[in-house]
Amino acid sequence: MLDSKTAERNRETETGFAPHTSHWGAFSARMRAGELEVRPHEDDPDPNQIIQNFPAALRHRARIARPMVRRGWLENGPGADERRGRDEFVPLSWNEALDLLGKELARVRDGAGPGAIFGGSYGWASAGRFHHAQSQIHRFLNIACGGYVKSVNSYSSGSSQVLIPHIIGDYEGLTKRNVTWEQIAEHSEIVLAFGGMALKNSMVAGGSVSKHVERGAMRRAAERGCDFVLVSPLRVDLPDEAKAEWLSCIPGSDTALMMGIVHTLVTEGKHDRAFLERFTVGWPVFERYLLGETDGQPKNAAWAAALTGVAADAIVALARRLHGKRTLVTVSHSLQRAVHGEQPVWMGMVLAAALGQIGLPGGGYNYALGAIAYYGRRYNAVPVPTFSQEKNGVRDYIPVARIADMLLHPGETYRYNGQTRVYPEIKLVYWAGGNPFHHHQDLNRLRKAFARLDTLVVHELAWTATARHADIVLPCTMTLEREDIGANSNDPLLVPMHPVAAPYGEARDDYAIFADLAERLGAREAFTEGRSVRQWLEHLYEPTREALAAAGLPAPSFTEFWASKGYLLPQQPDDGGYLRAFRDDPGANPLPTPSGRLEIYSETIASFGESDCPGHPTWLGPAYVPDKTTPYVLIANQPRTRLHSQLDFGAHSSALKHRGREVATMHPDDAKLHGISEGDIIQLSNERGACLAGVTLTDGIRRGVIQLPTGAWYDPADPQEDKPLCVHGNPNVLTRDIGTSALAQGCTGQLTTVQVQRFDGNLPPIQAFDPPIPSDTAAA
Ligand SMILES: Nc1nc2c(c(=O)[nH]1)N[C@H]1C(S)=C(S)[C@@H](COP(=O)(O)OP(=O)(O)OC[C@H]3O[C@@H](n4cnc5c(=O)[nH]c(N)nc54)[C@H](O)[C@@H]3O)O[C@H]1N2
Ligand SMILES: Nc1nc2c(c(=O)[nH]1)N[C@H]1C(S)=C(S)[C@@H](COP(=O)(O)OP(=O)(O)OC[C@H]3O[C@@H](n4cnc5c(=O)[nH]c(N)nc54)[C@H](O)[C@@H]3O)O[C@H]1N2
Ligand SMILES: [Mo]
Repeated sequence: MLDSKTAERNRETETGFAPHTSHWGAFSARMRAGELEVRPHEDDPDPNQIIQNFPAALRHRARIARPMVRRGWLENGPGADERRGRDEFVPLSWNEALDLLGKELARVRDGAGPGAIFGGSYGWASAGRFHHAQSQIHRFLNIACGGYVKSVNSYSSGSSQVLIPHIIGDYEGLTKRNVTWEQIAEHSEIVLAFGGMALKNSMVAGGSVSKHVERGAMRRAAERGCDFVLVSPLRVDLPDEAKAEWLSCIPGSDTALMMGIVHTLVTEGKHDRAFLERFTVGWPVFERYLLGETDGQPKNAAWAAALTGVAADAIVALARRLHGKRTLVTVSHSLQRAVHGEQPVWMGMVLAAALGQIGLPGGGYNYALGAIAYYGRRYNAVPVPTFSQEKNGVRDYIPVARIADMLLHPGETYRYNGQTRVYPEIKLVYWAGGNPFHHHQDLNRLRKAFARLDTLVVHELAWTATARHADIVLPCTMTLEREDIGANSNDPLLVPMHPVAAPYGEARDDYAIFADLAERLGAREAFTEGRSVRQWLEHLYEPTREALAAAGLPAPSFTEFWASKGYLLPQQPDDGGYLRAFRDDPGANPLPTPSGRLEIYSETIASFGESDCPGHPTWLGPAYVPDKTTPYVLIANQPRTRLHSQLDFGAHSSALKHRGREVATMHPDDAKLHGISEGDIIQLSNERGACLAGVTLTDGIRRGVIQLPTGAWYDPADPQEDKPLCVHGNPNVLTRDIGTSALAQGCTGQLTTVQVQRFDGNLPPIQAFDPPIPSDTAAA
């Protein structure tokens, strides 16, 4: 039955505003006089502006209107081609395009086999459980092509996803069922945040989020007297509400800072010996290293000061303050998105263990809290809808960020998580719902890698650089053009996502495209199971309804749910997850690690014999080495005006650019050395490439550091060049394409070194949002 609140919401729907959701928040939308209007979810205490990218984006010229095929591929057939990203496009009808693609998929499947198809298709796509592009493409490739080479782990947490199971246990539980914002508001006395917990980041939660609680929780904690300490090169990495003390550190030096703190605790007898004894393994080995007994170098505060740029007395004072308090140590994703990224994640756990607070309310260790709004929340008590991908007939995989290596080095070996693996030989890459020209590093290298393929297929809603490098580009709908169910396991609101606009041009749902392709490969029925979109939604909703009914709770029918403006699911208690259970009774609730305890020394990792990830946290030197030609450290972090590259052509993203370019941040003293003033255009460069950006100056950034967020679309001034200047400000033309270590092979895109200069030339136009002009020659 509908409660009165839901009935109230239904009335609101009658004003034309229909419920919908996105990765950056639930909202409602309507079309009025041809214009899209959006407004945030009424119960969200702290909504953000990212939804304001929708209105201008919906009918923007950057949308893809019809299927297009690259001329060189159309004329010469599949094969390696340097012209990818430099060629013309020929428009085709859907039937022509799908016939060509169906034949090509069959050729590769029946020739080289499904092991020659790379369908990892990494990316965030859109919210909505059914039209989730990754699920759609994986299900299609599994059912119609016999499978595909997949990718494992993520660009978000490539090193911690491999490390944490060895040293703490379940990664999901550590990030999603641990210390919550409720506990911080109530219990924490000190929060020591490495990499901060910037509100720009917790705007976002994959799937959906109905309430942004982070700002309020930090405000409540600070008002209660909780101290926040921010360790970061950027002051904005904690909000004003936290009233944080800012320790500005050299990027990539956190491991040394943590060691300096623990060294101080140990030499002053302030470490929690009882905790270390009972709940950890390997402390004695690590302690000898820490004290310098194994390498002659005590990791004391003076040593740490020289490496981190944080004064030795500040390190000592911080260690003393942390002792005996309900202290929470948080480590952001960003720290591990760099060379040796495993070390700060591991050392953060050791610091928290030495403080003895792990498992207590509001204390201990929380990895990635605040990076995404699904962390630090309660879990739902019933499952949310998921779309089955079926079985993958190919077992091969790569760590996700090794894609260019795979394409450039087929048949060669690499190390990963204790194994020596071989890169497969890929002929065809199929992408739906991701943007490698956003997410991958060293884009000029990626272009070379893509040039080697037989065929690159992309489903996109807009002309991203990835679409421009494809051979076959199929236009897909934007979320507002289709119906779906929005949900997230850590957010109680289940959202009926109503369409508010017709598909753009000839765009079709990924599902419809795959269904028609499956038909050409003899698999339509297996792929669709005979269901329409609406029938799928009802089918996916059913397990949630059944679980509600089984729990004796109101269990609305699909029709009732669909007529509502959202249904609130029950949530589990805020119980601290497996770390609390472990602390309460380590015998009954051992950690899922080899020893059942926190592993300060890991025999497993040590047995792999990797010099870039030894058996305990180790200072392995800085992640990058600035030199005369590239003296600055570039931080390429997440953008605050959009999610990654999505809807970069929207109004909110555009409004915060300068003369059309993404804006970099510099310290005024550094800027002065180069004659750079507020509002100039600058050029950032290194041996891998160069890009332009606007610039803003602030003393809220550490000297020697330049920050340029990711997400401005790659926009080569002259695509024919080998290393063209990106005129728009995509930092991934500068970043390095190497793994974090032989253990995890994670993405290292966060930090690199660059030179900077003022750009005084004629400002090249932004062309990233202009669609390629379709070639007028008829299809071959
Ligand atoms: N230098 C550097 N690089 C980084 C990072 C960094 O810190 N520094 N961060 C990394 C991280 S953490 C991440 S998660 C990645 C993010 O990388 P991605 O997830 O690849 O980035 P998005 O821009 O979200 O790409 C999603 C794409 O899907 C498209 N899309 C949306 N909805 C649909 C749909 O329904 N169907 C289809 N077919 N397409 C759709 C969008 O238009 C967009 O192009 O970037 C990584 N890259
Ligand atoms: N608005 C918005 N929010 C997002 C995203 C987005 O695209 N837009 N992306 C989402 C995704 S997919 C993810 S995975 C998360 C990513 O979460 P994170 O990786 O944590 O986010 P970043 O913004 O890349 O980095 C956070 C901060 O770390 C600091 N930092 C960088 N290097 C160092 C270092 O060596 N030491 C210290 N102490 N600090 C350092 C930087 O100042 C940076 O602002 O964000 C999510 N949230
Ligand atoms: Mo991410």
